[in-house]
Amino acid sequence: MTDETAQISEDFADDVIQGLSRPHKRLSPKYFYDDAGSRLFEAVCRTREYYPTRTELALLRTAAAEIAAYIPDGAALVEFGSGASLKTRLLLDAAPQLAAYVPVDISPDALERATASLRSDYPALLLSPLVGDFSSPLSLPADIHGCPPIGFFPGSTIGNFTPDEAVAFLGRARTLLGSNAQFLVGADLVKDEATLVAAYDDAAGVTAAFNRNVLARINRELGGDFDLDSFAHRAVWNAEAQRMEMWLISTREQTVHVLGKPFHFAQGEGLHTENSHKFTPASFTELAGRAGWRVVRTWISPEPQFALFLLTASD
Ligand code: AVJ
Repeated sequence: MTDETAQISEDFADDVIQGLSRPHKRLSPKYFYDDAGSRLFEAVCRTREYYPTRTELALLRTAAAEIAAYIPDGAALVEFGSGASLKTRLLLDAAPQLAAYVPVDISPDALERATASLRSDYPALLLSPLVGDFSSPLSLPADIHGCPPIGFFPGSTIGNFTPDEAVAFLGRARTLLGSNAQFLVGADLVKDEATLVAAYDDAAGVTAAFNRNVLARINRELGGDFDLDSFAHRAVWNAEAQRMEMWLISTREQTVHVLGKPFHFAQGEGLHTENSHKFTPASFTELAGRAGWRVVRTWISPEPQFALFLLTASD
């Protein structure tokens, strides 16, 4: 085990014990994505009901030329998350004036994979990965000095944060990217409840398996004894907070053990596993504004609506 993976499993253990010890039990959605979970997420994206990924990709495709017109010569694309996906390539293809690509991630392995896959296809592009997670102050790599930065945060991952966390994230990105930066953020929009609930509770049960996988991961990595069949998947729209919530509901009274510690579940008791905030152009503009960003352009897909917001550092 590397120091990095040892640290991650220690954080995982602490977070799980803490989350299960609360009067309202919860787990962080960041732990969904082990190898099995990442594969399950990809399967979720292929379900008919889960529209965000394919909708954002189609929107990027139609907006790419217009987005490229905002990108200056010699700019650096700074992507938050390991990236180098189809979405990244769409931007790189549409904006050949991009001189550098800087993926930012806590995992050196993910960064290595991301840059390796681009190296042969974009030989002229400077690849400059940045290891970091924002909990400590970051600065852009020295070799992109002088390249105007454009941040990229696709996938509506921003929706997993609480509004205050989202503002903190956007503020740290603003500090990292600097005062002449732009930032392209993909975010899912508020829409009718039926479409939202179906997207998080597909008929084939792929999202249910994705949700339950976090219990399987606890069993695998933390010596847990969760009985996956005793937890029902629930997806609910919280209208007041404008977010989709995923829950696992204990279908019987039971005691589960993790790292030797017992955790009691009443019948019907919920374990909250994810918030996925949805936005309106107005609510997103307000959030970005609190972090020092101004919305300069918004692209919205046909229904089910998904948005790309182009932000500029506003001073
Ligand atoms: C990857 C965080 C954008 O919140 O829609 C998919 C994760 N959860 N189905 C989302 C997810 C349930 C997804 N994000």
